[in-house]
Amino acid sequence: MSRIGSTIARAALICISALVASIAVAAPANAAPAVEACVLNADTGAYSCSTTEASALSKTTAATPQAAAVTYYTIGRFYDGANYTGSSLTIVSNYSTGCVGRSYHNDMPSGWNDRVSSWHGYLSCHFRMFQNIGLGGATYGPYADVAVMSSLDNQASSWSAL
Ligand SMILES: [Ca+2]
Repeated sequence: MSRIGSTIARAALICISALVASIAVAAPANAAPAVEACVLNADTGAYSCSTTEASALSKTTAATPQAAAVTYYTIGRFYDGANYTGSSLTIVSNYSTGCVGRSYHNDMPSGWNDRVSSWHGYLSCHFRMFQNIGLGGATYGPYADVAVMSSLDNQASSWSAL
């Protein structure tokens, strides 16, 4: 092999090595984050997360002796992503009437501070987001459904439903 050919070959090898190294470093960062399903019982404060909503719900009710006899009603579902995507936080109630004649409020549970980006409300529930815990600071809502938050996106620390 000529001296020039050898130099080119060595340069190519260095480039390939650098490329392989950059792929190896980039791979973990490109891996999709795990999507989690969390459930918060607005009446009891029980909260749990799992890979599926059904599994999270069963974990929140496991400590309740009469769990098998109790039916839970979904009053809202918050999402990490806009347009109802990504990890979810489902709010359940013990009452089939949801927000008819009843209101709820709570601080965001562990892992959900400054995270909500969209939500659906059910059973007549309209949700309002608050910038601070304890229903403090700036507010957004109440709205039944929000696909894209025009303010307080990734900033809500507590919520109310009415
Ligand atoms: Ca978010």
